[in-house]
Amino acid sequence: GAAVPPAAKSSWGPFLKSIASFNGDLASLTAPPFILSSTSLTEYSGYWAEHPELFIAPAKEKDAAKRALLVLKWFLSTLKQQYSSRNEKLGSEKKPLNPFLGELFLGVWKDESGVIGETKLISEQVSHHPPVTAYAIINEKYGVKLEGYNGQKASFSKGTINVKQVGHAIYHLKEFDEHYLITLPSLHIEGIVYGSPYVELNKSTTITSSSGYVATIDYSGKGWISGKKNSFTATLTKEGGKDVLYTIDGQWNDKFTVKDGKSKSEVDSYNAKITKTTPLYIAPIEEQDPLESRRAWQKVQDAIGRGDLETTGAEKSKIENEQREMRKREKEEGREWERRYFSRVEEDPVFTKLAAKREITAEADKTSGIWVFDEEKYKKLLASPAPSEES
Ligand code: 0T9
Repeated sequence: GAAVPPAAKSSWGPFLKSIASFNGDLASLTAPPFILSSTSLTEYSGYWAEHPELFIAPAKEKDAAKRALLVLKWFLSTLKQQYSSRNEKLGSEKKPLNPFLGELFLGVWKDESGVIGETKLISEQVSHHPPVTAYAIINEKYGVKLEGYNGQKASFSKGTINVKQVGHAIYHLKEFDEHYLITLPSLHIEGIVYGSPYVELNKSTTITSSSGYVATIDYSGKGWISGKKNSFTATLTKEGGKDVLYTIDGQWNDKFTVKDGKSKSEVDSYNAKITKTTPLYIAPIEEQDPLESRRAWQKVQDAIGRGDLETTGAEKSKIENEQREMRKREKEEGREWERRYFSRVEEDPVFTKLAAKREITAEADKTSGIWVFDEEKYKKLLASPAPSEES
């Protein structure tokens, strides 16, 4: 990636000092302008389904073990978009816009072939302090739904920002009435001292299915075995059984191969570099709801694009002040901001059941609650026309 541009060098030193003493709240970091992205974190939920054909593939598989394998393959295919796409497109990781409470990012992956069907994205900022984004991704044709929410807990040590993700995702297949609980990887941000930050994953994640399969993915970073960046090994096993049904290894931003656990012969492979993503269709700004990310941040985004710091700051302050006012009013009136598509619940029975199998906890105190996609709210909104600016 590109190092600190000469003109920005003077701002990087003070920034490094500020992160050294930072309190764990990523949103509170004031980064120098050249590292600011004009994309809001609510948009990141889209990374889960930039390959709609892989997202729905498990729905077409009749064999339960192969289905679990396809869920694992889809999950692995999302990692490149989630964790290295900004680096590849922008030259380094950039600091996203910190979404306001109630911010929405809505879109659809259209399907010209008519085979996959539409895949819808609903992303909503359900908490501002701490920042938490919830999302649902739905393909009606194949009865596939992903829902989840996540926040981050960060700490700084020896030149790296360590980020623990809190929250989880649940993948659902209607036809088989199957749920898959996906835990989110911890990550660390490298390259900070050189002014070209990038993400590396650590430790491991698991996918636990209600059908009795468990996938474990181990991230080895620069790969002390292979020496390659973004290496991982994954296994799929049947709960309670000792045999590994399948193994997958390689690099999540490059190639990986799927092997049969017994015969060790290759049964499938994936090349992240050549697999095309499907663009997400987003409504034109003038047709968007005022709470939709690109409409709400339009002036800030334009100003960042022009490198106009003064307007960036002024327009950001406008949004922040407006938000502060709204929170104040809600408090005075003893009510809470009504989330449009999600609801806070005491318990999500699907999560509880699957989490119990693997000692996974919800850490609701760090995400201002447990969040579920609210079908009732969604159906009501589908039935009624979009609210106008005045309402
Ligand atoms: C959920 C993802 C998450 C969001 C990002 C840590 C980070 C914000 C959260 C976890 C997505 O599904 C996956 C990918 C990347 C994560 C981001 C990487 C990153 O650096 C930012 C934080 C807030 C920063 O921008 C820190 C400033 C840094 C770029 C300069 C030192």
